[in-house]
Amino acid sequence: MRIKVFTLFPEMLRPMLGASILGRAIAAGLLQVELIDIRDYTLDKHRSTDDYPFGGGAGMVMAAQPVIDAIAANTPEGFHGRRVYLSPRGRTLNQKIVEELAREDELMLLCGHYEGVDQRALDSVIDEELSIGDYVLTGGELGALVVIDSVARLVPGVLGSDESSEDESFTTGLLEYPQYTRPADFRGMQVPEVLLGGNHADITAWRREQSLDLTLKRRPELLETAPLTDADRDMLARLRRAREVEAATPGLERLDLLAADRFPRAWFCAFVPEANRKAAKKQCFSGRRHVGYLWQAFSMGFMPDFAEGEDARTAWQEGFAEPYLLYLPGARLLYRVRGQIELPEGCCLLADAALTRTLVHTGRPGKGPYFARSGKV
Ligand code: 4G1
Repeated sequence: MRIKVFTLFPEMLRPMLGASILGRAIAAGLLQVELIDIRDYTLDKHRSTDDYPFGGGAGMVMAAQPVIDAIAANTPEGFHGRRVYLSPRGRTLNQKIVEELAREDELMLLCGHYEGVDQRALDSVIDEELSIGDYVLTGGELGALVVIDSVARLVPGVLGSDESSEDESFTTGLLEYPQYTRPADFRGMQVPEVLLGGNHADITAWRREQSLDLTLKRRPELLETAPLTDADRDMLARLRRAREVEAATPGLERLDLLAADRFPRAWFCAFVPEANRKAAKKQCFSGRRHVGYLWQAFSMGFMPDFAEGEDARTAWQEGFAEPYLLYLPGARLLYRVRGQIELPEGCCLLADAALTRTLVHTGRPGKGPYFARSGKV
């Protein structure tokens, strides 16, 4: 890829082109960037390149002559790639446009300064205007650098094998999951445990959940076009519900969906004695709807040390310890709770963190709540 940059301030670009990945790509000849100083082509006796705007108004305008002559002198056999003027009037750059540009053999980038470039220069030498975003800049040089950087990383060989250009936000269509590196404990801040475990299926699922959750929170519009699997849609439905629950109920600390998925089994094993498990499983854990019927384990008498109604509430409150876990079977969500909260609508299950005591609100009038102590106690 060859890129010619026309600018009044080539020294603004040079440091960026000499360092890191761009520096290496240019040194390796994978990328050729030529900086052309427009001032070298002025025919003005004071080497001036700008002048007052016709019609009046603030600021100066870059004159057509140095721009057109600089471009003509540096494209002797004509130009076959795209000729781009970096300008706030242009289409806003995005990864799709970057991919288009990366398919060219050659690019030409013109950087404006002051109030911009005489329109006649743009009309005669520019194919397209591109903007890097909606804000005011002092010049187009940062825009040119953004184009160079984003295009360069798509040129084969520019990224090393460790720096893949795929599996990132714009190929998955989602925001990226959080990343961590050593140490696992940095000044008391922990790396999520799932990442330390080496279970790759769990790690993949956790990362996907993080991507979906972050995208839902920060860039929900991306979800309309991102390629999603059925598993993604199931996760998203749960995450959407989680956001509703959390908005309505302050003080909830959500645990990840993986933890929520494992909770019913862990809970079941803690509270239903071995001897009752087979029968209880058949009654309460059949098929995918099982999660809505956790409370049946109580009502069917599979739980020891059982209490119902006001007795259940009293038994739960005795020796009540914070934090405790709140499980919402319908949405399959698990929370850590500190302090008093207003319980969400519907069936929900409370358990202390050690799974020794549990309270179930069935969400059905006349049924429950139910309390039980685990076999361990
Ligand atoms: C009106 C922004 C003017 C700016 C409205 C993104 C900005 C080049 C870009 C300006 C420039 C808004 C860009 C403004 C840019 C002539 C020289 C134009 C500098 C100039 C929103 C100043 N992407 N800005 N005018 O910034 O070149 O590429």
